[in-house]
Amino acid sequence: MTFHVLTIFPEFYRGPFEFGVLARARKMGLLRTRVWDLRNWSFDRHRTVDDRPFGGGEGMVLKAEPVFLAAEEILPARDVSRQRIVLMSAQGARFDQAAAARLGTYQDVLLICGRYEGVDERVSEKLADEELSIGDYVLSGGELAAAVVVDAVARLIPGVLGNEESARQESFSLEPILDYPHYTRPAVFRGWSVPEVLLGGNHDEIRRWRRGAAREKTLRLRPDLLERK
Ligand code: 9D3
Repeated sequence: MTFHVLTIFPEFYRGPFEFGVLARARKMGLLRTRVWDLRNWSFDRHRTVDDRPFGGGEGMVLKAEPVFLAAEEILPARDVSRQRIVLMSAQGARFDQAAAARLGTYQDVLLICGRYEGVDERVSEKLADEELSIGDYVLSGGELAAAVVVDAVARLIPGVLGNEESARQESFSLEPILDYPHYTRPAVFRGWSVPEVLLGGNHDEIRRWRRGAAREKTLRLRPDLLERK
């Protein structure tokens, strides 16, 4: 699968796609990432991509035309069953594990990174298939959010993770519960001990402890997960 990222800051992506799981997936040919500079589709002297809002108000608005021209060149043979155009914006629907799984079914995903005070609404209405936000907080633009989407979707591509890890994450999206607490050596760190049960070899007992600890931690940190569903 190929992720296309359309941005005014292409240099931002020197980094996010070049480490760990994403780097391996790209080297194995399971994932392709192409970063496109939106200014390549602006043709005035200053390569302008923003303008003042109709109706007045603060800030600038990302113009529709460069975004449409870019999308039409990046995905020239539009196939709505295999390609998805996503506008990353603070107004979007919440990106979650189910959305990641859904995006993973497409051959090409074009992520349009919003910037400035907003994006001309015709991009949302007439170009994008959907509009996504990564959460209810204010970011400076869509670039960090798009990197989050690429990471979460790439992990779901068959072959990207080892078998063991991909089976483990399967349960995350199905069960509305957090992971159990993890510990490694030393057994006592600054006087704080690892739960005794984990040091013995009773795997039934360990499984029971982990289930209980996961439930307790979910209740404490994410009660909304248990109340949902
Ligand atoms: C209330 C007026 N603006 C806040 C100063 C609205 C606003 C405009 C532009 C808020 C954020 C942004 C830029 N953010 C994104 O483009 C963005 C985003 C986000 O801010 N939060 C979570 N997900 C995303 S995806 C893209």
